[in-house]
Amino acid sequence: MSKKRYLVTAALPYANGPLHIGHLAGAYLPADIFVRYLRLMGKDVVFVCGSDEHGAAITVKARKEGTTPREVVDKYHAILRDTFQKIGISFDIYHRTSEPLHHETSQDFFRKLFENKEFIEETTEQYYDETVGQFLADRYIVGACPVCANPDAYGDQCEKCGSSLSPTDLIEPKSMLSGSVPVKRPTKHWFLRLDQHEQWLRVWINTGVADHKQLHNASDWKNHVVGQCNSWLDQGLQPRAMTRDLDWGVDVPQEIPGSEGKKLYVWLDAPIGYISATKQWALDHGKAWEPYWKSDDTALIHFIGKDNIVFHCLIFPAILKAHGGFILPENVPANQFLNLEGRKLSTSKNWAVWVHEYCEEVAGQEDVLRYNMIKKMPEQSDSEFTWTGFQETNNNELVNNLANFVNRVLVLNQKYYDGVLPRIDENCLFKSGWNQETEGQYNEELRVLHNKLQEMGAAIERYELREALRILMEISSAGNALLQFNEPWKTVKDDPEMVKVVLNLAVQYVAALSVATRPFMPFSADRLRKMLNLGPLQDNGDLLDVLNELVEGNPIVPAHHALNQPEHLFSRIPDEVIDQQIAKLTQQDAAKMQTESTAAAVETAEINHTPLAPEIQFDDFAKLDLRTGAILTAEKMEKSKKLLKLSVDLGFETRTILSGIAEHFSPEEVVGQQVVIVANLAPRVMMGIDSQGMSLMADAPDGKLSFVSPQQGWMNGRGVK
Ligand code: B3M
Ligand code: ZN
Repeated sequence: MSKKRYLVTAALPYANGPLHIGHLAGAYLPADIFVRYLRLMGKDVVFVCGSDEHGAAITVKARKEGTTPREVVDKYHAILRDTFQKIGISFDIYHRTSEPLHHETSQDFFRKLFENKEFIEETTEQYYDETVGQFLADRYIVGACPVCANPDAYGDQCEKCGSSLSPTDLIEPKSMLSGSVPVKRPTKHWFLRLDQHEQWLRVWINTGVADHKQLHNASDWKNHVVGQCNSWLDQGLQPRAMTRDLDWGVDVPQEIPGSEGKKLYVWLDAPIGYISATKQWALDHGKAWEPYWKSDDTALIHFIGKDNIVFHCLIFPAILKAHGGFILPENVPANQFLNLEGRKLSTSKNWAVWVHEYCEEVAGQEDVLRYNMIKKMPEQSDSEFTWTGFQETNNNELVNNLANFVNRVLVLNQKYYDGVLPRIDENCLFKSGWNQETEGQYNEELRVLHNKLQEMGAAIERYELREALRILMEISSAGNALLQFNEPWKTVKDDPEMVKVVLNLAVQYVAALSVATRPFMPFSADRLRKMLNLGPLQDNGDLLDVLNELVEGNPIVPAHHALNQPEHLFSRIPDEVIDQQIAKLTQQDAAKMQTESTAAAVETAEINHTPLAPEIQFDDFAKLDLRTGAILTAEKMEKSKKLLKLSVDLGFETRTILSGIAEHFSPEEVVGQQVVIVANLAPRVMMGIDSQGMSLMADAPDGKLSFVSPQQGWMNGRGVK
């Protein structure tokens, strides 16, 4: 932490949907903790973010909702901005890429790269949807991922494995717009010569050296980040198109020949959004933006999720270098993915906890979510959030440890000293909260507290936020132990001087926590300050001041200071709240499946409506004797790929039925299945066996079969009408 100033960025979320807990744990919370800590250490730091309002993510959404890109971004920009504020993400500016300042800034970049001959202009064959009349880049095209075989990968990226893709990588590509198979058509674009940047990028990523300068320490970067970069570099960087045929986005500067109808690729303009946001912040505050982007004594740090690694570690650095005059990121501490209740979080599948809904439904508990997210932060590998884990963590750690400690300290001080800190004898010994066997001495214990806070800060500086949080809670545990070991409620009569020291020390612990919790749980820090009757934090060197006192063995809160009445910092979360949240998640999922199957049904009807068979009379229908039954046993027929031999319980008798479903179902799958049987169908001998009936099946255009079944548990042998 030796740099003069810091420019911290958090990935610009696409303004096409609200924020879920995966976003929070991936990029925003780690960035916020880091920035809040820097502020507490008195550092010069600017924290920028904003909505990413371009790209297919936006236009596809607009199409889906039958509205315009402008309406989509206005709606979600407002939601995102308010959600960040509610959950306490303390951006210095939350900008938008649809702002004119951003368009100008990105166009200037494009011009400069153009002048610097960083592009090659090339006409290539790209996928085109003939039914809609549009080229299909990025999210306009879907297909199977060549890396993990996920069938729903986008043209720019696979959300399942995080691989970055281009449309031509996709297996069996399909247009997102019409579902049709795209054709290839020629179109001209500007390609960034990433191949020419490969060499220096490799050296820089692996050693931290660029332009003969040691810019960062390569071992400070996370292994998985460096690993992903190297796997890209090992495949060889190819020129990458920096423009698109679209009508929403930043225009390619007019004076460039052939610019008509061409927009900047969203991954060119979005990271430049960090720069435009800094410019706007500087304008708003009468500051200069350049030092934050152009001065060697600035540390630029990008907080992102792992799916954005290549853009921030290879492509954007190449763009910055190609432009010239800009610094490179000092670190890109990307996180992995957070899962939810055993499944991947997914916006499109509505398998998510939406942060704005949480803030409404579990109001006043913003810090509980933050705490849980940090505890489960996917720093080195994917991790998992569960609602029961959330409850346990709250009840065991926040309530039983932290809130309990604070409450006991404040209540006892009120009870014995009317809330006014007594003067103490510093030489009076007691049992240390860190080790019952050790004799604690007031000033010495304050130095231990100093060391713990310093350890916590060092962990934040290494981007090990789970570890930092653990140390924070260790301080609270030691505080509880201090009370437990010395039992002031028993000793206050016989040893009042010792109790004064213990309770005074405990207040110093709470005071330290009122500062140290700030990066993690800012709302609780504010409440602690109030309970302690200490002024609000200035977010400007507050922790540094505390450390400077403690290292000398000096208290943070002086004798005679009057404390306020305690309130509960956290309260137990009852089962009902958790049950409700789990039920809500299940309902969201069911509702989504319902809409999907309705949509699929509509689609199917459109694709495949076989002409109706000739009309029949009721009597014709009444001739059919349909009965409910259950499959008792099933086995494969030797020498037949298609047939399964079923025995079906019809209640009054058991039938042997040969069914042509062996390519669709395994025998194990169908045993127990309830079915509808044509019970009066004339028996037929197949492969030497008498087949006594037929089960009804529904088919799909792709050839899939499904049993037509009565409700589970329906009595066998009943008529079907
Ligand atoms: N909007 C992609 C994403 O949300 C993108 C990040 C831009 S950061 C410059 O994954
Ligand atoms: Zn994949």
